Amino acid sequence: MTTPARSRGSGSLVPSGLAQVGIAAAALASTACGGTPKTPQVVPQAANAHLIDSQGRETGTASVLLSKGGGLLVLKLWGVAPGVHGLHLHTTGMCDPPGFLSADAHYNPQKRQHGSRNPQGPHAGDLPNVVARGDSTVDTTLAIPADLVRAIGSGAAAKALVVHAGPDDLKTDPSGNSGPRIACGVLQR
Ligand SMILES: [Cu+2]
Ligand SMILES: [Zn+2]
Repeated sequence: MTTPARSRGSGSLVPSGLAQVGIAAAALASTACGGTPKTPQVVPQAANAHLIDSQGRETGTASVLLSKGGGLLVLKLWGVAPGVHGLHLHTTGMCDPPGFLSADAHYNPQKRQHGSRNPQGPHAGDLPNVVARGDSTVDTTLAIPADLVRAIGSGAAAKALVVHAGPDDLKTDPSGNSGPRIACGVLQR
């Protein structure tokens, strides 16, 4: 399969939905199907989260699935303003509304700067932007690298998945100018 890659130096701020799904499909295929037909396998789940909005209402779900050499983040949101939204894994698994500042900074064990377009970046917790459709929903699957899966599923301190009000420019330290935190969920097993 393809190595899960961050979008370092790639063209668009927003990977197309098709590209995201393509990566997911390839990773799932290489995990679930070994060539010869066999009983369907349940993909082991590393972690789950229920995301809440600034008023504490549930506004989405996330699952991290293990795949060969990495993982998949399956993200579903509703009630989110249409448009492009920054998405990050933050250091602390605490989501206190309304501002979710308790989630702390981006997960960054290597002390790098923010963003895949930043020569000193990215943070390990930097994820691609996601797009909310006209009906205010997000339904996407992102490939994530193995070190991030390990950080999430290690049983060590939980991490928080945070959605921002605006797009992440993928280069401005420390959070890509992506605006307020609008949704947050604690990833746990
Ligand atoms: Cu963030
Ligand atoms: Zn960051």
